[in-house]
Amino acid sequence: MGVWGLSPFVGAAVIQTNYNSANTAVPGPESTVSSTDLLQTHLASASHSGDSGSGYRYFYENPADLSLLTDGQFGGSYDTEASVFPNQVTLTFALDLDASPQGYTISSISTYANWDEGRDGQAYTVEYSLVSAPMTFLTLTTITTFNPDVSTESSTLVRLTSSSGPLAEGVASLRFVFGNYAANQSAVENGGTAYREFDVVGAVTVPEPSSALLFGSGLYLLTSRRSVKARNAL
Ligand SMILES: [Ca+2]
Ligand SMILES: [Ca+2]
Ligand SMILES: [Ca+2]
Repeated sequence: MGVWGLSPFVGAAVIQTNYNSANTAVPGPESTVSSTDLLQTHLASASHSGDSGSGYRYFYENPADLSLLTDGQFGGSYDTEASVFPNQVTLTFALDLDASPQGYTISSISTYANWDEGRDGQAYTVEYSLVSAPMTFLTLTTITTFNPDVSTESSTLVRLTSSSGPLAEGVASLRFVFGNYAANQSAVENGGTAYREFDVVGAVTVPEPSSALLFGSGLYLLTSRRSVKARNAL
């Protein structure tokens, strides 16, 4: 059992599982990407750093269309459906806090890529923010670079889960930071990876009873103090 609001949970480790499969097949045990994950059902906004069209440094190719990462499609043609090619950029996905002010519990993160053996390698750092400080990003994990070099196996999936409980709770936003590389160098390989879908699986966060009690007692104290002040003022 983790500690609510702390991520990764105390005593838990982030588990990275890699899959790769034949060139046009969707890698992984499900053989399909999710169309019901949080980036499709509870996404408030998606944005990226770096200028589209600036090529090598930010995105190897255009368009830097982030909607292709959250459309529930793995896609076929790598020219039109292979999405973005993040190099030295940060992608930010803000979740819908109007729908869930207490944030979201993240159980797994899956990132899919496909092009050929020269653009299927994955490497990035995942950061997250909590509803208590939505603009403060903390590191969840830096994945171990996964870069198959087999011409007949060029679809890749990196899946992140926790050894115990969810990856994080009370999450407001997620960031994927690419380009831990020297300036003007390519991304993990060949200028940029052709990412196709990011699935962030989870649900709205429901505070544990102890947290709810603490929260409730805090409100009670605040209310009591106000009442005292009000009485004194009379
Ligand atoms: Ca999806
Ligand atoms: Ca897609
Ligand atoms: Ca490769």
